Amino acid sequence: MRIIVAGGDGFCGWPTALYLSKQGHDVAILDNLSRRKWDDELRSNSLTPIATLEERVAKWKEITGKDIPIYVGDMCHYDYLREVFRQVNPDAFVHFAEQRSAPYSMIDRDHAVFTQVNNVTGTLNVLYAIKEMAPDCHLIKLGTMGEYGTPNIDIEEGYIKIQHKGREDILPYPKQPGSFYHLSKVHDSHNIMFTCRAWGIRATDLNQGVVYGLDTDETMLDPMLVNRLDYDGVFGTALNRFLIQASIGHDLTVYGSGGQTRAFLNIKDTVRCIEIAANNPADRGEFRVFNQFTEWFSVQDLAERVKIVAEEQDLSVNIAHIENPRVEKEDHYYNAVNTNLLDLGLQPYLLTDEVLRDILSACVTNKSRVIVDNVMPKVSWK
Ligand code: NAD
Ligand code: USQ
Repeated sequence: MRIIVAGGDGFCGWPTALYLSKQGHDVAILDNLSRRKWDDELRSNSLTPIATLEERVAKWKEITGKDIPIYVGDMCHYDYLREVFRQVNPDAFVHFAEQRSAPYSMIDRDHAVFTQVNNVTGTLNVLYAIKEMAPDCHLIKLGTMGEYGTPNIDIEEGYIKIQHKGREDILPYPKQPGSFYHLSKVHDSHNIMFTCRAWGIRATDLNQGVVYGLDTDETMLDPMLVNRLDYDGVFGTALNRFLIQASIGHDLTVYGSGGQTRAFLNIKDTVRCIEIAANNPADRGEFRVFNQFTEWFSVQDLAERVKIVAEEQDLSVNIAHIENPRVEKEDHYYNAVNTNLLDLGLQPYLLTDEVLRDILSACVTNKSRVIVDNVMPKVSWK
């Protein structure tokens, strides 16, 4: 297949581009490198020393002989996006290219507006580009489990059967997102669903849980291919943050009581889920939703698991319960369905102590790069 990986310079997109290229697909990366600029804005960095996008793809070509053309540009510029579609004529468009941090979207009005304009406009543009330039192209869009929030009933995969006043229908599952970022994903989902119905677009919305880990087989082939790893209070995510905190002797920053339960998956499974979606395209006009995660944990459970593994390595670890900067439930029911990807063949790579040890070891190797002042959360929801 000819596949565009939009956001292919990012944490999920880079290993996915390499994995799809290795499987024999013709992969092109589209990215405006904004994630690197947000690091500059926040005076932050990736824990791992990442090469430039040009260096990365040149090294991949040197090692594998496979070419990954790169298009450095903004999905919000429609003429540019159309030109990329004209040149690549994609069979599938994997869309990672959004501002993906909840805290970044909650910094202030400007960051909230930027996040929603960037994310909603980019997605609308790709829907128009598919309609105009490649009507058979399968949109594989990264959504988030956070679209659903934490309802007091089971979370289904996108749709729920409702009985109301003696009648019955299958309707979109109710959404209760917890930040302006998570709201942008809900807006995207609605726009995609509408265009599937109106224009016959084929789309898969992958409601992904929190991704942890760093390496895939492909990123480990050479130091120049290393993936980014975020640890700061804005872009770092729960488990990766705890492992990095353990590596530098920082208290583990559990927000509030730590009863918040979220769905998780390893980056090694992210790349396989994308391949499964690509190999099994949605039908024309179908808006398909897969919940993309393998397990769920409370943040307190994760902190305790990190503490045990880190203490085996003689690292001293304290779990701190700091004031929760977010507005979210800390004690709630959580039971989410994830059978669609499993039914299509996903074999989960679950979180074992060995997996924790491997990620921790990468954190220890790079710990001198941590800017300690960036570790504590500074963005409040209130
Ligand atoms: P990331 O920030 O590392 O990568 C996103 C990439 O998109 C960056 O390289 C950025 O430069 C690019 N980008 C952003 N806006 C763009 C635009 N307008 N035009 C072109 N490029 C643009 O994020 P990630 O962690 O790799 O996440 C990728 C996707 O997966 C996001 O949509 C995110 O919402 C979703 N997701 C991520 C996680 C996670 O835990 N990381 C979990 C669930 C869902
Ligand atoms: N949390 C802590 N301590 C920390 C960091 C986070 O207790 O140091 C808690 C948060 O309060 C929250 C949970 O851990 O309850 C998850 O927070 P997170 O920062 O790991 O993840 P989140 O903000 O939800 O966002 C991340 C990605 C986003 C993706 C989402 C998937 O940044 O792109 O959409 O995970 S999901 O959570 O399923 O919506």
